[in-house]
This record gives sequence, structure tokens and C-alpha cells, in this order.
Amino acid sequence: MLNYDVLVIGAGPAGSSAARYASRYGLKTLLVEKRPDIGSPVRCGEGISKAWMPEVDIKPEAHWISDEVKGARIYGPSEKKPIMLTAESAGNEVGFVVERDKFDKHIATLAATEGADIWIKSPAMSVIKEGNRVVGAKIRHNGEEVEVRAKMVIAADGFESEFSRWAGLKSPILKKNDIISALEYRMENVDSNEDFTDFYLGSIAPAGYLWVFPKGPHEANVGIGVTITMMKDRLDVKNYLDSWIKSHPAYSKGRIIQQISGGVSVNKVKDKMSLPGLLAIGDAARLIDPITGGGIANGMISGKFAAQVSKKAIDENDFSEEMMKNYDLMVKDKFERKHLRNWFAKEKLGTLSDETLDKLVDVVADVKMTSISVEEILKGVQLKYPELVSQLEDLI
Ligand code: FAD
Ligand code: OZ2
Repeated sequence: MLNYDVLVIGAGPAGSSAARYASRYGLKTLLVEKRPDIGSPVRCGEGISKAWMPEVDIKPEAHWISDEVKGARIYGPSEKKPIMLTAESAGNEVGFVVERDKFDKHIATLAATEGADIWIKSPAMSVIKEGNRVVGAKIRHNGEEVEVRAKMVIAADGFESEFSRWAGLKSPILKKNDIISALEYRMENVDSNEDFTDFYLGSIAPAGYLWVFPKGPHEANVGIGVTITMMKDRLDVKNYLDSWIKSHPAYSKGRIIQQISGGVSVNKVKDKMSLPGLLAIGDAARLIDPITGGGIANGMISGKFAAQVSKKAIDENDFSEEMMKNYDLMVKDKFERKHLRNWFAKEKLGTLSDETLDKLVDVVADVKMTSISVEEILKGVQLKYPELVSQLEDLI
């Protein structure tokens, strides 16, 4: 049996961020990852904005940046004039398309630099509980099952998260209309615009969108997310992506060198993301933004919050439900309002016809955007089509 202050399950961006901060706060921390290679295989569009990075002390580094973009373009179904979110008009910094495998390794390295122990190829197999408190996990490590006891356990095991459910947390459960099925090709020999991440809305991607995130002038991640309630067949999502590519010569001439797929949660913030001794973070806590599908930033921020609450709990030797609520409150304070707004907006967007969407994009494209954010787009919608967003009036 081994003893730690903090045990983190899963070395994605959320888990590595939690381990990094826990170690920085002086806690003896173990980060366990089931895969043999942190960050690999990549399952991500690899698009991130820059604005949140200082909050989790991340400085851009060339080795994990694939492309720096100057803005985002959002196209309606007829793909005419897009809504442009650019640094020129908004006057703030934009974002990157990253090499996600290198990015994830970098965050794990930062955790190691702060002193965290890291075990790869070491899946958590079960939860150890004492009464209602989580006190550790059984980890398969070097072919043996090792009992790791920890004062605090952080579940960072991603979209397919099982650990917190094993422990008895209900929050990972999702409604069907809050699940996106996503598929993406990494494509070579395409002609994409290196300066923009592109988003395409409409019946080409029912209640979701299609994206093109450039990784250079002739390489891009071309992906699609469709709400599962809009799908009749598992293959639908592939058919949607293939037919869009086929009708776009700049991409149909390309070659697919990798295919990935995965689930994306697009829900409102859950009420409870903790149990005594256990905090769920990142995708395991369902913290993906419900309109962009972006979860890297939120995961890393929630990891920092979890480390802060772990420190407080350990310092005060209090692992009660009440103490854990501090974490739920921090997460809600940060994301609840924004995710509620974006959730309502995605629900509404999913009901609009191609004709309405085209009109909407056309008029919102003329609004001058002063920041690169979803809020700014919704303000534009409110200005031009107030009836569409009347439900979220108080949230914009
Ligand atoms: P993950 O990155 O999933 O990490 C969880 C880790 O836990 C994994 O390494 C896993 O192997 C490990 N693990 C699981 N179970 C165990 C266990 N029992 N024991 C030990 N380890 C375990 N977000 C963006 O911000 N930008 C994008 O462009 C973007 N594109 C996406 C495209 C697709 C197709 C998909 C599916 C998602 C996309 N996302 C994107 C979402 C983003 O990938 C996630 O939000 C992000 O990875 C969440 O980080 P995490 O650390 O919570 O989980
Ligand atoms: P704000 C990102 O985080 C980029 C993430 C990209 C993730 C791709 C993953 C795709 C996976 C699945 C698809 C999910 C589909 C979800 C359903 C949607 C239903 C329509 C932008 O730059 C965050 O970027 C613009 C960044 O956002 C994104 C900053 O934003 C454009 C989103 C696309 C659609 C919106 C449709 C609206 C149309 C209205 C006509 C702000 C703060 O940082 C401010 O400083 O998260 O707001 O950050």
C-alpha cells in the first residue's frame, strides 16, 4: 500500500493541471494514466483560444503549436459572407491549433517539474472507500494491482469517465440531446486558410457544426459534431462529413492520414461534481462548453480549482461533503452562467432551418465584434434578431 496526499486519475490536460497545482501547493501527488503514451492517440480538433492561458499559468511554446490563427469564421449553410471574429476588429488575442499529443505531454511535464509522481500504463481499476468517503484507488501498475491511499482523489478520466461513477457520483450521466458524436479527419494536400479556424453551421451538421482547423497551408483537421438525437444511424456522422468534403474541391482533393472519433458533452453545469474525498474535473465533470465543444481550457481551470480545494481540505483535515462543496461552488461561479447561456443558444440553433440560419449569419456578419467570444456573437444576434434569443435575455 502506498500513501499520497492527492491521487489524480487520468493525465489529460485537466488531470495534469490538477497534479501540477497540487504539487505546487506542497501536496504529495501521484498522477496515473492508463495509456502508455500521454496525449496519444490524439482525439481532438486541437483548437484553443489564448485568453484563458494566464489563469492556469501556461505560456505558449513553439513545440506544441501547429498554427497560430488570426481569427474565426462562422459560415451559414450557403457559405457566403461569414461572421468574422478577428484580432483586427476585436482587438484581443486569438488562438492556436495545437499538437495535442505534445501539448498534453507538456502539461504532464509541468506537473512532474513541480514534483508530482507520474505512472503511465497504470489504469485505476476500482475505488477504495471508507464509509461514504473515497480514500484511494486500486491501480494496475507494472502488472500488479497496487492499493494507493490518498487523502483526496481527483477523477480526471475524460468523457468515458468511469471512476466517479464507480464512487457513486451521478453527475456524469447525460441526456441524449446533450451528447455530440464527433468524427474528424486529419487531412493532407488540402487548401485551407492558415489564418482562420472555420465553423460551418446548418443541416450539413444537424444540431452541431463542421470545423476546419488549419495545421499549415496544406494540412487541416476537418471534423464534424452532430447531436445524437438527430442521428438515425451510427454511420450518419461519417456520411455528413464525407458529403461536405466531397462538395468542397479544396478538401476533396486531399488525403486522409488519420481518423478519430469521440463523444462531446454539451450540457448545463451539473449541480454536484464531488463526493467526500473525491472531486471530478474536466470532461469527467462534464465541463465542456456547450456551444463551442471546447473542453481543454475548462478542464485545466477546473483542475486548478480541485487542487485548491484539496489543499484546503487537507490543511483543515476536513473531507466532508460540505468541504467538497467549495469545489462545486468555484466551478459554478466560473462556468454556470456562461454554460447556461450557451446551452440555451445551442438548443435554439439546433431548431433553425437553413434559410433562417443563412439570414441570421448574413445580418450578424455586419455587426462589429469587439471581442472574440461567443457572447459577442450572441450580442449580435440579440441586436438583429432579438426574438431568437429572448429566452436568454438575462444571460447575454
Ligand atoms: P481527457 O483529455 O480525455 O483525458 C482523460 C485521460 O484519462 C486520458 O488520458 C485517459 O486515457 C485517462 N483515463 C481514463 N480512464 C482512466 C483510468 N481508469 N485510469 C487511468 N487513466 C484513465 N476541446 C478543445 O478545447 N478544442 C478542440 O478543438 C476540441 N476538439 C475536440 C474534437 C473531438 C473529436 C473531441 C471528441 C473532443 C474535442 N475537444 C476539444 C474536447 C477535448 O478533447 C476535451 O474536453 C479534453 O480532452 C478534456 O480534457 P480531460 O483532461 O478532462 O480529459
Ligand atoms: P469563449 C474554442 O474553445 C475553440 C474550441 C473548438 C472546439 C471544437 C470541438 C468540436 C467538438 C464538437 C462539436 C460540438 C458542437 C456543439 C454544438 C453546437 C451547436 C451549434 C470562438 O472563437 C473558444 O474557442 C468562436 C472561443 O470561441 C467559436 C472563445 O469563446 C465559434 C463557435 C461556433 C459556433 C457558435 C455558433 C453561433 C452562431 C450564431 C449565429 C471567451 C473568453 O475567453 C473571453 O475572453 O468561450 O466565449 O471565450
